[in-house]
Amino acid sequence: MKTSRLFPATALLSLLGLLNPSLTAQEGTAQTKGLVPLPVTVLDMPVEQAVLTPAPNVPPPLKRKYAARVIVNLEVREVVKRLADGVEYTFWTYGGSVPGSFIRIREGDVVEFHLNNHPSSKLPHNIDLHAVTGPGGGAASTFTAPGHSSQFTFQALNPGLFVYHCATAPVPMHIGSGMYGLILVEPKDGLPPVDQEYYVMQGEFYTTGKYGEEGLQSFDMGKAIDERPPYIVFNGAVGSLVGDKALTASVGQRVRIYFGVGGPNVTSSFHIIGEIFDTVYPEGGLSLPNRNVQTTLVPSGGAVAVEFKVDVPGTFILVDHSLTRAFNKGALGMLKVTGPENRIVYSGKEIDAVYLGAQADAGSESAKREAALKTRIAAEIKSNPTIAGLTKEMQIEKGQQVYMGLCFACHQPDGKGLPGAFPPLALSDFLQADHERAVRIILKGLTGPVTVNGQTFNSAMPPQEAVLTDAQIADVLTFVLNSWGNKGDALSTAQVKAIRNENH
Ligand code: HEC
Ligand SMILES: [Cu+2]
Repeated sequence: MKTSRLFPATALLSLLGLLNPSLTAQEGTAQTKGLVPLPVTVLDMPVEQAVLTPAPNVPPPLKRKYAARVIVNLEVREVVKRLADGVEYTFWTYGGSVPGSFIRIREGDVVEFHLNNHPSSKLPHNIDLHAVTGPGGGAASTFTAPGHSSQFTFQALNPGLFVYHCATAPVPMHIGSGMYGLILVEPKDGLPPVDQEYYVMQGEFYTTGKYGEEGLQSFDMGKAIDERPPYIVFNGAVGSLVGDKALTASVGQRVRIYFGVGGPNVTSSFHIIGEIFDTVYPEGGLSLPNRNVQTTLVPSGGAVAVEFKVDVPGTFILVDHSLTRAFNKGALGMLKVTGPENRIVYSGKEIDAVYLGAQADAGSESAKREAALKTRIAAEIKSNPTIAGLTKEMQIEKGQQVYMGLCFACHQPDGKGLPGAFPPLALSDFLQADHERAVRIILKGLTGPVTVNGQTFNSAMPPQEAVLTDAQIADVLTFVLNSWGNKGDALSTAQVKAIRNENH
């Protein structure tokens, strides 16, 4: 277990670096030991340059059956980027984005590692690779001032999927600003081939502003100590794997996701809604696969490789199954699968019929009379304005219960939504323009850009067709249309039913 260990020398140097960011070359190289004399066995190894990729991409599998001397060049950059719509953050990165570039090597490789800190950086940084056997996982040898480059060599003794991260003081702040990534050490015999490989990391951001508060945010140490992050996200931003940035696959393909948690604190209950991981390499050890797992727990500073075959088309949602993190803090991504349906594996909703319970045996005379009476009552209600009004009030009451059990989490109890994340339902021009479209949105969900009252939202609303009945949808929309200053229209169960059955 190599978590972020700090050694006195490193700590001292970090301190120097923080007090005096313009570290001189001499100070920066105070620990330099000179190049290691490599034995002939290593010198004889073929040399190659590692391919590094930004998430969600993964470098191609290594086909070679021998160990090599691999040169890794990783650049640290401090960059201002989007954390959520309207929200920016000064990310400290390995390679320019969060998470850091994916590094892929093979068991037995001798790695010549270069950490290059861009001259525009304000702070010194280093790297602790959990794949390294040695003090600080490399941290003690890679403390690098802005405009400097450090080199050290290590041999990858253990196969596995490992996290790397910055270990410069204050460590939680460096990790909490995005300084983490994954390094895969393939076993000698490689991994089973798959059709798609993806790279996803979860990490939380302790911004001074609360979720969605616009502007350039800075790191809030108090929230970090209390472990109260406003953001918990995949790949460095809210919505980084949503809409046209979603992961993709075709029906029949096998998918492998290398999933890591940078933290600095929060663990992940990683789950994909609508999929079962047929293979999980728990905790990133690649030797003992677990089978048929629904949710896998990934520690902070840990990783997992999951595999599954996609059998049916649709959108599959990646979440931290600690679900307020997914629906309120950003830990939500998408895998879009295209291809032919397989209605034996998954039929889609087949039937929505009236259910009267055991007392009314369908087809019996009494059931028929009951149905006829219901129709008459419905007709009577329609023609009687008092009763019709009462029906609407009842719908509003019931609809409020649906709203407060489901919709409020995103659209907020006051219907005003959250800027940059969830559109308002209060006085929404988009909603008022077309009520039937709203029914379709609730049934089928909505992704891609949508403009409400002049503000563009580009996020995802999950489909509710499997969750809500026609009556509940009619009720909740009637509630929405009669709240917060909205116009006061009503929708009937029959209208919703007709829309649900449109394509059948
Ligand atoms: C998980 C969060 C979430 C939940 C729960 C949710 N929505 Fe949405 N909703 C969204 C998002 C995000 C959008 C915008 C989607 C986009 O950007 O394409 C949206 C869009 C809408 C729209 C169209 C845009 C507008 O403002 O008029 C309506 C109407 C709507 N939702 C109604 C509802 C209702 C009613 C419920 C409860 C049954 C509900 N939503 C539940 C997230 C949610
Ligand atoms: Cu750092």
